[in-house]
Amino acid sequence: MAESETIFARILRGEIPCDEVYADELCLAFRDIQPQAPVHVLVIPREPLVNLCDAEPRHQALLGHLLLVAARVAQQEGLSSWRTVINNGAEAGQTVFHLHVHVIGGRPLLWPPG
Ligand code: DGP
Repeated sequence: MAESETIFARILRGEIPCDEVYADELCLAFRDIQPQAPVHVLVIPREPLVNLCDAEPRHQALLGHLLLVAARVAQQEGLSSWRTVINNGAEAGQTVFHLHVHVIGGRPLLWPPG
């Protein structure tokens, strides 16, 4: 499937609604439709990167921005502890092939993950 056809590309184009919690010129953050914790937000770049394997040196500032936004969102949600996850590839659990940072919190989180 072409990246332009992912569900997140459609959300970015406004074709599918989302529960937005933050947006700027580089990224969008919205609540996960299948939350794994009381707070579960996805931070996605507007640029259509598939995952971290797709990232190049020119994306350094964008990747840092995504993490700063993840922290901003977590604080906005009132979290003092949270987890960020980037599933990179199908065997790691990636199901939507548009880069996204999960921000998960609001309950105790176990380690290691499954
Ligand atoms: P991953 O498994 O890392 O690729 O995470 C994809 C996440 O995307 C998964 O937790 C469910 C979420 N998701 C899938 N479709 C939609 C959607 O249409 N809207 C929202 N808000 N989240 C979605």
